[in-house]
Amino acid sequence: MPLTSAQTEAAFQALNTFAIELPSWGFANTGTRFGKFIQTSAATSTSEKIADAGQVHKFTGCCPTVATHVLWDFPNGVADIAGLRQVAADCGVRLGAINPNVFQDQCYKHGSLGNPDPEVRKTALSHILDSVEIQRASGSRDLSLWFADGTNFPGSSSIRARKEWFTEGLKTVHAALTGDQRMLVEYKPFEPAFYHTDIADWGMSYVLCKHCGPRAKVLVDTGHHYQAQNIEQIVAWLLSEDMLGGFHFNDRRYADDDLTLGSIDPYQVFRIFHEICYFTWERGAAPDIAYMVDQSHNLKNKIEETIQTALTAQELYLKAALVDHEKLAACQKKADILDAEECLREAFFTDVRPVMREWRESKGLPANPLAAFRESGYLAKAETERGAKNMGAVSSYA
Ligand code: RM4
Ligand code: MN
Ligand code: MN
Repeated sequence: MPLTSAQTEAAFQALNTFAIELPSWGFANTGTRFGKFIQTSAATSTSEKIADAGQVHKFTGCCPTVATHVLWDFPNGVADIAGLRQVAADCGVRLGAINPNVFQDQCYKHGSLGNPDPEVRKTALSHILDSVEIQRASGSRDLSLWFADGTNFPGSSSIRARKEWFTEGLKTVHAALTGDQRMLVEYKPFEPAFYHTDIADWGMSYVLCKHCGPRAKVLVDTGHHYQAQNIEQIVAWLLSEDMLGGFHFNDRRYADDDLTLGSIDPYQVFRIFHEICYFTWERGAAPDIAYMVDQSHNLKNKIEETIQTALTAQELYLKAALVDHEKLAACQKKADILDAEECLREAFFTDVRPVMREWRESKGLPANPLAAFRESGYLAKAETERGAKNMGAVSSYA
């Protein structure tokens, strides 16, 4: 059934407001623990990563910002920012969330802010505070914090002491924020640590954020949960507490698989968006949430995959926006559970692709972004320009 004119209007409104941030690390050659399969067209520098992200935005119109990783993207720190801001502007995008890296250097073997050695905690803190400077210089609002900290064996470290060190460190970071800056605290149940992780779930992240203050919010990475966890319930609770800062979107079958969003379970993504749209309808205003992608692929072509991800996010958000909220609220009031569920199913199974095409055409975007990108010749040119450098890359695990 075609959409009614009221639904079309609601769809256009949803599409006008929805934007999702792309990760710079999604465009460079990355791999698994076991090896890398090199793509000859992959980005070989920060500028190229930004240019590739710009392509995704150019064809989809919904990815105006690019998240960056401090060590991987700004080897010279703040000195790199002006040039890269310009590159971003030339590519039609802006710099987004800044991700400090306190997990890669040798000193972090036993943790960063949770390390028993005060010198290492100091090193980690000073890197994060430098990242706040980078955040300021890049004009980005969000500092996105993920910690690999944890232990592999019972008894290795004091879990309570580490919690205190984290609280202390994160409070200092919070105190350095100014203007509209925020810090988002990500959680993850396991990996790389396999016995305990210092910030293992949303409750731990929530407690730390509460200790820090109003600029600290929880970041939900959809891949960072145990198998049967009800993620949309976490989202609903964080919304109701005004503690939901943002998302890292990806899909998974087993653990933190970082598969294409919606490739395994699109209904899961829909249910998350539904909680947000329902909340928005009730409050009359959208919550301030940073939607970000956290994926990096080495089998699918990176730019094509990211176009697929962006369109899937848009599509599932749009379906959630089309839920008949009035009807749903009435059904819930009467405990009319079958019809309440049907409100969700009705929206989820609506084919929104025609209205997405209409919206794109109204914005001067191609009706089929993936086909248009393929026809543009960008990949062939990238292969020629970057091929030699990429083929020289090391791909072994050990
Ligand atoms: C983690 C997490 C973080 C990302 C690192 C590299 O699993 O998802 O967001 O920055 O990987
Ligand atoms: Mn993540
Ligand atoms: Mn992850």
